[in-house]
Amino acid sequence: MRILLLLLAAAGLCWGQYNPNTVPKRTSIVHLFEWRWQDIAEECERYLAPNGFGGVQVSPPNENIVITNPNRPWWERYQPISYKICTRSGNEEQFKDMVKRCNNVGVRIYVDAVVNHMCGAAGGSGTHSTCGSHFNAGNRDFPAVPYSGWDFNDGKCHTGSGEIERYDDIYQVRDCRLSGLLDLALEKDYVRSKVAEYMNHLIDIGVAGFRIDAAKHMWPGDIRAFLDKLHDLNTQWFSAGTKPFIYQEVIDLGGEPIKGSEYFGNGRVTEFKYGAKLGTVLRKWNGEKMAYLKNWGEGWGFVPSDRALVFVDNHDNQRGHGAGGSSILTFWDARLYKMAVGFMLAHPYGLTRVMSSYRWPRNFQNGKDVNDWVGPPSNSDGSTKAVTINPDTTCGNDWVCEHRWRQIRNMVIFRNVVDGEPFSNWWDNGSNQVAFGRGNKGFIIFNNDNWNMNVNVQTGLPAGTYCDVISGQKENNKCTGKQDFGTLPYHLSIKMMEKARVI
Ligand code: 5J7
Ligand code: CA
Repeated sequence: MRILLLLLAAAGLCWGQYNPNTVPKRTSIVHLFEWRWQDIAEECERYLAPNGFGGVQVSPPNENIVITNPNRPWWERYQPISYKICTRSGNEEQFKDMVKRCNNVGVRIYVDAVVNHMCGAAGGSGTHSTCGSHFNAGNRDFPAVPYSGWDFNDGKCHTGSGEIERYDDIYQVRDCRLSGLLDLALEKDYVRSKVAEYMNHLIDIGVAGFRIDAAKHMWPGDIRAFLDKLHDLNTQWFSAGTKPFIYQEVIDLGGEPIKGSEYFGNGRVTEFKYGAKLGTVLRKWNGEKMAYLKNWGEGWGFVPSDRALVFVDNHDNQRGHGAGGSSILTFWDARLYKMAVGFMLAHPYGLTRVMSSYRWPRNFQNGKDVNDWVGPPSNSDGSTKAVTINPDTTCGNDWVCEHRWRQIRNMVIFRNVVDGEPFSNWWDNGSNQVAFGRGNKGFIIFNNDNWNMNVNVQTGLPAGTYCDVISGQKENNKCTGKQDFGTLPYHLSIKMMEKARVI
């Protein structure tokens, strides 16, 4: 018995690559898409740490191609030229300063690792890259790494075009070019070593983990091989022997032979069904309703909770293309979006990632946003604009800062407060009014029907006075918003233990 308990204790302390390495009771991460390193450093100190955010996913920090037609799209950062830390977000010195300052206030940094490919085959040659490194895409020459022709999959891909032509053939998905991008030969120990060298450089600086971009386009065993070369995390901030957190971008909506589960051995996987389904339910498409969320999670065919990285939208599918299509909710649909993010953060399933976006001039033509490529707010010289903070705590310069929206920020805190508490006291009206608790620590009610809600529900909370943390929060021992429930009009509300507001 004693041995069993010891084993359980050991497993509880160390869950390796599945653990985000956040400080205790900080349970969510935020993607600060396209932010500059100096703005992230400030945000860690002035906002993320005080509000209990666990970590930040940052945009790819390595040198990328500069694309001018269209003018500096966001996706140029997904076309690497070298592994120098040198992008529109900042240089290596600024990156190091960010990692240090965020870690010092207990906020972790996760790097978006683009290692399946380099720039497009038609990327040309020259020095039009974010650090001025020379490259020649036609000759497969990237001297700043260095990579040359031998390091790409041109010989291994068997489609006529050299491109991925069909997603039902696992060989072409892994060995051919994804939208023209030069596909790295990750079966080679040299390529694995260069990738690991890049990631180890970041680990030594102090990052806590990685998002593995385009993981579906790499063999799980090749990912394993470069992960096996990684250092443990920097002991200035992490205990000795800590492994980097790994979450792999595998877009598996079903219907393709490649499954997210093939990647569980390496780390967590992104569960794209989560946002696609939640959007469908809240939009009431296909006869869906919130009452069906009673068995949300594995019951909906999602990967196991401890293998899932979940989100309502990401930088790709918020633009109306990519996984999930038009069901995906974003800041553009603010009311439903807050409901979706509130549901995600209240529900115990998965490790939660909050999206933080910039506004772009959305322009639908024949159902497609012709501006889906537009890059971050920038100056005429192409440099990214600073994130400014308005007196009312919102962001300026077209940074949306969803993570600062009161309802979202308070639900990030709610999730920390109810961490480890069971899903309990589910109630629904058979339609779109639902409620559930998290043990005796928190309770949440949603009303997405077109009529008011006036019911008595069992909350499981001890008797007391509670603040609704959607309409306000507890400040100076008072609720700034609503107190308790009463009639709930067409919106959501949340109950939370009064004392639990202290974090
Ligand atoms: C891969 C998938 O397996 C998938 O299911 C999906 O929906 C998208 C992608 C995908 O991933 C990328 C990763 C990168 O690091 C870089 C990339 O350029 C891509 C990428 O292009 C990509 O697919 C695009 O979006 C899909 C919806 C289309 O079906 C693809 O054809 C592709 O579209 C191409 O996007 C256009 O055909 C081309 O004209 C355009 O120039 C190009 C612009 O690049 C992107 O849109 C980048 C998307 C991207 C998606 C990601 O998930 C991601 O993590 C990073 C970038
Ligand atoms: Ca590949």
